[in-house]
Amino acid sequence: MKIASKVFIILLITVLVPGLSLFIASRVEANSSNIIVSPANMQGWFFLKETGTTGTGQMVLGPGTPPLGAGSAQLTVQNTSDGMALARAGWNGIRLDQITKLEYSTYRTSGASPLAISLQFNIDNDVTDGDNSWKGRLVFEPYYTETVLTGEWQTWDPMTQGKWWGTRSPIKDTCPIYNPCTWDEVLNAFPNAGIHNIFGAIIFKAGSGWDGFDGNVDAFTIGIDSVETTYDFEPFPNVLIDIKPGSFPNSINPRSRGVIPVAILTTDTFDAADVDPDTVLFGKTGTEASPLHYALEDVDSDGDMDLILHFSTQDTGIECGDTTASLTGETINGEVIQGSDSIKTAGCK
Ligand SMILES: [Ca+2]
Ligand SMILES: [Ca+2]
Ligand SMILES: [Ca+2]
Ligand SMILES: [Ca+2]
Repeated sequence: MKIASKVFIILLITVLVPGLSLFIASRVEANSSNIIVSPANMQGWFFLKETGTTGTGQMVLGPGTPPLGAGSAQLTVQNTSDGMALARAGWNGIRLDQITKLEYSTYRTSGASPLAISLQFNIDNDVTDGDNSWKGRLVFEPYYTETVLTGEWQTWDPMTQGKWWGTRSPIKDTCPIYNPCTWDEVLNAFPNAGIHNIFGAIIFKAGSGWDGFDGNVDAFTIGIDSVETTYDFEPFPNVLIDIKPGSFPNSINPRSRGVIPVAILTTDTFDAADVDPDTVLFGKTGTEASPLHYALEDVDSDGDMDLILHFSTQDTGIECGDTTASLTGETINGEVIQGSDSIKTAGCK
């Protein structure tokens, strides 16, 4: 029943979002760099209650200092009924021997000592045999070979450090949960194993069967034929902006006839030069003012070029008492970007 419902859900998503697989395939092959996954653009990832009703999943800031960016994906379960996933359909038919790198990082806030968010593939023991029936999952869990700690980020290398087990025959018969296999052992036993041709998906999972857990995942890298893609899980906002660069608090007089400078900062995971300035809007909600002018310059003097834009205060809709202002726009590839920063209104009495 559980397995059947998983198949159904993944299938349902594939059916409901036509073109998703195609989109995923082109992205995976076209990119060898970092992709920001945020509520503004989930890049195909989605949260899923696989079992139970009280699990939660969301993009959050922190905890601590995530390995990439400022945030991560949080998964929680309340009891042994809950199974909470962050999943992405795709990679259909990719053989395990094409996978050249796997890496991800987890953080445990609470939960029993061995537990960490697991990495799972919807697997087929042979993607070339014409049998596309459901073969369950191939599951990596860090605790078999590593010590999972509470309250810190840890990075896992499932291909060279890890142990894997299958949820269904025939992989389950060779690599059961009580005697899991190394990556090489899986490959030796099942040389044509791969991500399922129809139900292809990669899943990060907390539960099922965990009696309470609160943890996070970030910075997932998958290399396929040596082309590496890293997914950086981030909450809204997903770009770093600085209103009135170099000054704080960001004092704004809503009655001013002047301009407000706003910088979109280049970071390890985002290049401000990728922003299409003509799509950028800034103001009370991020939908108000178009820039009067813009330029690339290194506004924070860290050696990379940032995008500085100037907006007419009177176009921004900012009112006395507002405490934040937002910016929206698109990259030249059409990806939505959003950012917010604090403001302090002045001249209002
Ligand atoms: Ca992140
Ligand atoms: Ca097969
Ligand atoms: Ca500032
Ligand atoms: Ca800079």
